[in-house]
Amino acid sequence: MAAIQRHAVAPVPPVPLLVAPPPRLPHTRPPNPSWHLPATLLAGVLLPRQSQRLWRLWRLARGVSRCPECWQPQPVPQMSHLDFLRQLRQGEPVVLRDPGGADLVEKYNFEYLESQMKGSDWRVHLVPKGQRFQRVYGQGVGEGMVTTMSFPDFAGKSLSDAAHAYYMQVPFSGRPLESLGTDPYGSDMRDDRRRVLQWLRKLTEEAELGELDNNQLWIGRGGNLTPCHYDKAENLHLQICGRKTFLLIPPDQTFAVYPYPIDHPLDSFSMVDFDSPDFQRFDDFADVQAFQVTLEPGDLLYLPKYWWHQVAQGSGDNVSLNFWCAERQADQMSIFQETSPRCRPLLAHRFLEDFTGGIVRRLHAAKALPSSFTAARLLSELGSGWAEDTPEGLRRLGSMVRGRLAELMGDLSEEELDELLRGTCAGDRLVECPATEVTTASQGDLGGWFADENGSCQS
Ligand SMILES: O=C(O)CCC(=O)C(=O)O
Repeated sequence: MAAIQRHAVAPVPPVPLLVAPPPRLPHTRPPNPSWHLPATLLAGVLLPRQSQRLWRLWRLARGVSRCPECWQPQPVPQMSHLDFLRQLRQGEPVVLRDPGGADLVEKYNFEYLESQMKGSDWRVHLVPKGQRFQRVYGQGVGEGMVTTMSFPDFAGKSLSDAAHAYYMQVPFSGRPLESLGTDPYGSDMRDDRRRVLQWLRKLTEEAELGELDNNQLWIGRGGNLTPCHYDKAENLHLQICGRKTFLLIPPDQTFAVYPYPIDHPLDSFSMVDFDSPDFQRFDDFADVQAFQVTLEPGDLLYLPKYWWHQVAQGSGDNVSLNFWCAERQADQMSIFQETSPRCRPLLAHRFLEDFTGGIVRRLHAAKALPSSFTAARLLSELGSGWAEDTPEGLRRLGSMVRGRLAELMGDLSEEELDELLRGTCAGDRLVECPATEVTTASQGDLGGWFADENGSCQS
């Protein structure tokens, strides 16, 4: 099973009136900038080209001996109600201890869930044991599978099938349930839902987080791992049964986590294999500053939008419930202006890929640009200088992209713009062909029981 680092993080007692984020690790980057970019990117700007290779080799030599085990992630603060709200308003992750979900904690075991969920079929993700659940996120993508089964089937197979791990991920409330027709939960669980919603709505109102929206009940037998990704919405995650360890990476370190390109099925996931990072390709990954917290039953984690997170269940039965808050519809400029400055590298790379991808696709369609000239090349040359054969018209388009990014980001120097462009292209993110990394679901490997009568896979 893919393992994340289980550092002995001493529980941090609630700190009254803590408003500042926890201190940074001594070996890591200086505090304070509204965001920071990996050192390699700075070197890319400051060093002449021939020295950049030496710089990369030096970092590689350092990086090989480093690994996420050595990150020493900082603990996420755990607080009581008022301080929780204060920390949350700063946009920093925080855990609320002893919340209003405590009554669920006492009864939500597999037996109880089976009694309340036995009447329907439920969505279950499964993968060969030892594999991450990453590959089942895009429907039908990868070696895993998303299928449906009854709760008793799930409860039995998740114990008896030695070859596969099972992870039930189902909606608990609201629109997704309506699409199922009738409410599939038993009356006792519906009462719980009313109480939990009442409590969470009060909390989100006080915290000004917006409306509760999509939600998910996560049920497994322990050991499941959701790999590193981010969501675009504010998130409240309530641990109900068992323990879960969240490894959190702030969005200002997006380029050190190397996101998949935005048109890849694994968009918003990290390209780095956290169990065995390729430091040669992803050299800034060695310097990531992470936070970590293990949720106990009854803990509620506030996970701010755009924060990277990898989630590992502890051993034994595991149940948790999360709610994402509704994303506010806004134009591009408002999104940049209203989101914490920490998120801007992430927003910038999404904008750059989207905008240049659109321009280049239109030029290809109009046969105004050779198909060999890609959006990745345009972005890379925008950050590091034009190749001799790049036509003048494209250079002008490039200036337009830079201009729009500068407008969105506010007051930025040319160097800072270059850094964002380099970050967007780092680790050859945009050059790799995604199709080679995504395999299609393989029925044969997983047995035949999830196929419908036509032999096709349900998803
Ligand atoms: O609990 C998990 O396995 C994943 C949770 C998650 O990704 C989330 O709450 O956004």
